[in-house]
Amino acid sequence: MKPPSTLFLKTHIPSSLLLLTFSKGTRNAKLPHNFCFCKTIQTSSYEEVTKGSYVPTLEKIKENTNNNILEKPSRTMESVGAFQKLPIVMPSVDILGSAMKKARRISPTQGIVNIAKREKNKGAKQLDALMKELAVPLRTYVENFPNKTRLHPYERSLIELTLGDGYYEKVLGKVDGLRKRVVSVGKEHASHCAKSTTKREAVERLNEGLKKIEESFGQEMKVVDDLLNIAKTLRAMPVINLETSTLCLVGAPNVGKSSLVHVLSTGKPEVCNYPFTTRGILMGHIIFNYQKFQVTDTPGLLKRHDEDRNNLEKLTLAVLSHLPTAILYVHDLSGECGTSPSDQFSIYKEIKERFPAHLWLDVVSKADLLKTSPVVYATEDPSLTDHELEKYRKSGPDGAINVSVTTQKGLHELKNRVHELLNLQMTKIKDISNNQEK
Ligand SMILES: Nc1nc2c(ncn2[C@@H]2O[C@H](COP(=O)(O)OP(=O)(O)O)[C@@H](O)[C@H]2O)c(=O)[nH]1
Ligand SMILES: [Mg+2]
Repeated sequence: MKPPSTLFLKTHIPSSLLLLTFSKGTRNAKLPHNFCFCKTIQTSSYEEVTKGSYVPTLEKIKENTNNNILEKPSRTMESVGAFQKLPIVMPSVDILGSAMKKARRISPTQGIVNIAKREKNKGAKQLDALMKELAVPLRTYVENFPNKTRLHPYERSLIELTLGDGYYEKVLGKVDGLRKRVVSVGKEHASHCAKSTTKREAVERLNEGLKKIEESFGQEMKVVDDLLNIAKTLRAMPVINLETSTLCLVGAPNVGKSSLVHVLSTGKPEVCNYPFTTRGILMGHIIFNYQKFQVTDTPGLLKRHDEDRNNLEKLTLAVLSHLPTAILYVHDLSGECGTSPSDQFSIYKEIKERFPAHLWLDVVSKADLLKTSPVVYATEDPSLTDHELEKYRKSGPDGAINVSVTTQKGLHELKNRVHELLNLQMTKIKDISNNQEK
């Protein structure tokens, strides 16, 4: 069973609003009403995903980092797919409207002859019903939205990148606060009404109680809509199957990653939209010997410290940290991509150091543009005569395959090597899964 595709409505939202709404570190991010970000990309069936479990290999991650994206992967059996199981949240006005209607329909207990007693019985029952009709859905939401700490670390990172740190918990806390307030006001007025001595008093206390409960809900009911928007946003996130090998293309911006995803994919790759970026990220499949693998783009990495990295770079690091990916690292030494070879070399070394356990393949892209003498950017220090860098400028890392999407050079070899890599990655995933079962 696939969850229903949601309609991609991004074109209705000005891009400035998107950026404003989801910019880095946004707290209290308000998601516009009826806001669907993208066609849900299903890279696998829902069952496959929820069954899937993957415990990331323990990378030798720098202990002293306090960046939560690089936290040590946990050893517990978490799986992705939690966002697809989030409860459907009703708009607050609908909850209120329906609760008022249902409460008003409640009749007094049969057989009460005394008019005053009948009226106060009806009043207390209606107030109690209104309170419950409002509180029960709120409790269901609070209980069924997963605790962030129990989520797969990849999904946890997505929540933080999308909503800003703490927003998810804050909204859930407010919804629970609203529930408590409604219960307390409801109980107070139901009990007050039950103590009426005349019919008129009972009617007045009922009306006052209904008003007060409605007011107490109405004052804060916006948080329910905030929760509704959170659920919509998270449900629309791309889903990755953890039981299948995923090839992840990494490198600086414009080095040719997306072009290679197109070349490597069997069929047309889908565009995945993460809510914190308007840039689509490609995800495709590679079918080899009747086996289906995933291939995905990542947003480009720049040479800078983690503190300065934007959400797109953080997404790349979250994918590498938490998902069972093999890396196809793309180097552009042609001088065309906007990141100098020496900066690309620094980023490359950093990522290689950070993810030493990942299966890895290097490609030098745009081979058709490569000149005989290596490119040195004007901004670079030409006296920088690091031997390793010199070598990198000429031919990239040892063992890198030279490819060109334009002339097709090297693509045949690349595909063969990618298949080998994905098979190895599959063995790794199975080994991890077998070890967990022991
Ligand atoms: N000449 C040449 N241009 C390429 C090649 N591969 C990609 N490009 C171009 O490089 C630019 C960036 O490519 P893209 O795949 O979007 O890079 P990404 O940002 O790393 O995903 C685009 O204009 C591509 O057309 C190639 O093999 N040869
Ligand atoms: Mg791209």
